[in-house]
Amino acid sequence: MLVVAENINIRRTKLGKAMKERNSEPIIEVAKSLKEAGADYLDINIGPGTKGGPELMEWLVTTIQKEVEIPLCLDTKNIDAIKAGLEAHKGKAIINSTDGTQEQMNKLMPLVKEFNAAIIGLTLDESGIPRDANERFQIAFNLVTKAMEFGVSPEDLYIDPIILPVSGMQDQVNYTIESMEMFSQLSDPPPNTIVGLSNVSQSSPDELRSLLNRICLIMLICGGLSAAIMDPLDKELMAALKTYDILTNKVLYAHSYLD
Ligand code: THG
Repeated sequence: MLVVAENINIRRTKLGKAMKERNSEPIIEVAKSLKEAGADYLDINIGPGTKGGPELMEWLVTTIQKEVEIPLCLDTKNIDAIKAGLEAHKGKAIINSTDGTQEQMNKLMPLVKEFNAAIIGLTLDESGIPRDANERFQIAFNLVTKAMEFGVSPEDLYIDPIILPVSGMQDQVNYTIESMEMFSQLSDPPPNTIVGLSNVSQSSPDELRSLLNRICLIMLICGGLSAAIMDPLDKELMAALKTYDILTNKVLYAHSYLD
């Protein structure tokens, strides 16, 4: 399971300030600690990126990859910023994200091909966020079809069934898991899958969030999840992940397996 660190986000006060001031030090420090904690990718979230998005994304990609050897997941709605990030990026980038509308898919799939990147496809279209597993499956089908049309392998597509907060939309969590189990029937090889895990505990009290996140992660992995945008600095979350690998016999057990 691919761990994509959620932490480099313009909405976080300290890092947002560092991004605006082009102060590399706090960003590099966090990036190093995330890799050290077990991140495989770093999600670089610059929000809508309407003002100076391309310059900021290019600066972040260059600044981080100069000091830390890790690939990045470029998280913004601004397509020009995605493109600027891809041009500066070393290794295989992930584009975060396209939705299932023809307009977005037609703009972003050619970039996946051109830069040999991967892309997250949200099960979201003109009619908004789906209400059940079947609606999610339908949009996932459109995403896989469009990827193939542009010569993008399903393995370079990460379908995101969109996890919603359990506080407020309790019935949706199960639909997300159900839909994920269905995605394996979409193509051969099947597309990969990803979620923004912490969404599930948004607007729940702080003392509940880590528990909600880690149980949800294990449920999703059992349903075949390939990647999660999550917090690798949450020690108990990472311990749950390691324990899953032990109990499924993927990693050899030792009393010290958590060290
Ligand atoms: N799918 C995809 N991309 C995504 C999401 C998704 N990107 C953004 C988001 N969802 C995933 N990333 C986060 C990052 C942080 C939080 C939740 C999801 C979070 N942060 C704390 C909060 O808001 O309360 C506070 C963080 C802080 O300030 O330290 O919950 O679903 N493809």
